Amino acid sequence: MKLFSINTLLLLFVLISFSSSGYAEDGYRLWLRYDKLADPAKVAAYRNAVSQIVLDGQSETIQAAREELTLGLKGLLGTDVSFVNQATKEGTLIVGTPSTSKLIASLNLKNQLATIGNEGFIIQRTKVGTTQNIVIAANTDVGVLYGVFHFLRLIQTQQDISSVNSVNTPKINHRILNHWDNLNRTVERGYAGASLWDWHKLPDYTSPRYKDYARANASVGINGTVLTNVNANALILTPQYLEKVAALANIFRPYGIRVYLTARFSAPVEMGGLKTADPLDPQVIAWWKQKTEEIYTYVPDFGGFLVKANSEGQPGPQNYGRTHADGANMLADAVGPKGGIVMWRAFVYDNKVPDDRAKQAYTEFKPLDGTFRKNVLVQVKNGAVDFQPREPFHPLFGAMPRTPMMMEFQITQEYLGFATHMVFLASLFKETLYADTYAKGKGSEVAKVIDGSLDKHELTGIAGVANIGDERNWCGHPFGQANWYAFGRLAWDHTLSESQIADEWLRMTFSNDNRFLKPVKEMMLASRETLVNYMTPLGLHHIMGYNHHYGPGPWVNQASRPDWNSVYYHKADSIGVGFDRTTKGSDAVSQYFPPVRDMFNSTQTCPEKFLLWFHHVPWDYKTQSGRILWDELCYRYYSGAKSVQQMQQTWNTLQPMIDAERFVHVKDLLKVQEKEARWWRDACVLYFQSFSKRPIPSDLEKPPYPLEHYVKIKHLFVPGI
Ligand code: GCW
Repeated sequence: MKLFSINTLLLLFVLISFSSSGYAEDGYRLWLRYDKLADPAKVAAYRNAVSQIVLDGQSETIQAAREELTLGLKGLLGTDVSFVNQATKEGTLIVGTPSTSKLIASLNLKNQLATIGNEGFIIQRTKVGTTQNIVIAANTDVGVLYGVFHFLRLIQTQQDISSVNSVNTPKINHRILNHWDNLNRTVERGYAGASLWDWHKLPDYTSPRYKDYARANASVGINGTVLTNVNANALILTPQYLEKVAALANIFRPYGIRVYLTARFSAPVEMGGLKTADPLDPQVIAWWKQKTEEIYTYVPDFGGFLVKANSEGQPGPQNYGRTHADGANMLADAVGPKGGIVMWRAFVYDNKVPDDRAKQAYTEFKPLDGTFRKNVLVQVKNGAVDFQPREPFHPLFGAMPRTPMMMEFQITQEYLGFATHMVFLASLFKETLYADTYAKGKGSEVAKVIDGSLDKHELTGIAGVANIGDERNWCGHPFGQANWYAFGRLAWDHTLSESQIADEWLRMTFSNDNRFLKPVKEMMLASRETLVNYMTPLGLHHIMGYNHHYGPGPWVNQASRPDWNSVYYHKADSIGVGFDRTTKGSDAVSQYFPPVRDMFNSTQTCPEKFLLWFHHVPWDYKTQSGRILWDELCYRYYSGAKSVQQMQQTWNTLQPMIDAERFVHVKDLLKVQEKEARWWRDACVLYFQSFSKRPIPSDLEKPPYPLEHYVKIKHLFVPGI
């Protein structure tokens, strides 16, 4: 008698090979895994602390909070926690706002609620009658949802909640992902598959991933998403596409996420049939006004526009002799009456301008300070060149006190190893946010410019260029998810430390086991410095492969624009290497406030990590280690590559502690990273040696091939263009 069919056996096998929760560990669940906690004592304590839930309110957002609590608690504690009407017993979780919940209104929270604004929440132990309970309270439903996610995080990361007391508000208002996604589903600088937005099937088919995307964002407090590439396509503004945009907005809305679009500046000509897109032309003004009103009929809470204008070939107001402010203000007037904003990018540089590229955004934008409408933010990349592994902070931060300045970070790893290198970007984000601009004396950190506290702005924002695609695990590299997570957490609260963020993410994504946490956290925290060492140590920058930006290319000198050549940036010659941006050189240093300018201006005070960014330094210059520059450069490259080998060794010890699927995935990607780190090291050291004419220090192994070998390597089909 045949007991089982082959199919049944196969199914059984598949089920057994999955983790105990019944899920394949393919990374789909991100940090919202909610697997049952391993420590039975902790589970028992949490079950006592949350024996039942009172959650009042009917909105879709409250509905989402209810769903998340159900899913999260059932998963983490392995039991259904029931929803009831009254706090009848000890350990009731009371959730809601004073306007939706009589119980919340009856608690004495008025003073505290008055301090937390529209998105904040309070999580607190509280007594109702004689019973001890926990309350999650907010002024709005979305505040409740954020509170619920935070509460679940406390349990998921095994925090002690017996005396929980958290009053939590975001420091920045607009916390936005920028998708560089095209309508044909390619993603500019995207390395995690095709675009999540399946325009062809929208609006009728909506993938379940859209909701999971919204959940993930809401769980870290991201409240906006720009769906389309800044290299914009006007088609997105047509009714055919607006219908699709509306379908996405409907899914995101309950999760507190507003949708934004990129506006192609020439749209009035391309689709409106006008002869001009001049922002001062009455017909153009009327066209955008009408178009904006139309968008609001599809998406009543449309957030506004993100614009890249007069940059890298994109059209803009300067085509008509107008300024960036003229362009931004025209759009701001169109969206303003509906509560929309305009995020106008400052990423501009013109190869016809002979000046140092790093200076151009400041030169163009600073004079415009004070001329923008109230609902315009100027969106500035973290550094003045372009999302390099390390850049000094952009001099525009602090330099335009009358304009809200929005930070733009890049989460996708265009210049940091795509989706194959493990690099934890919280370190990069924090380094920029906590650089001191000295705009108003000591203590004028970039973070204070961005959160509005330095110049008293109410309108504040931060953007991250997303690393998300349709790959099953969302970001390509399992550790790429940590950068999405870190961006969201820092956008909410930039005071959080890299270490805390890594710790939370690892606990939620992998394991609460200390034997796993400690080494992996150390590895993550060191990973950015490691990458800088094997790619661009000591302030080197923009020396990667031409156009696709893959791999080393310090020899690139034939680009279609001079400022796309690597030689433009490193200026290596027989004397030394580095870009002289001092007062005797391009004078980029003078765009910084005096103490910062002076610090960068001298090799004696310039932090070594920025040495070659600001100085052309002789090969025999004595660095802080006591070595001459040439030797130091070699040691940095070699130490970077070696650190990746150490990462591999560490990872290999962790096999027993995590699932086989992700263990192997990361292990294999580390192989790629190790290989590419050596590729960078060997190519760069040999290339710079052709100028320094000095030997590679004798204790370092010699590159296996001559320089020509590396120069000849060509990659035709690189992802992300
Ligand atoms: O980093 C560069 C990228 C371009 C990008 C541009 C920008 C969207 O190489 O692909 O274009 O910056 O930020 O506008």
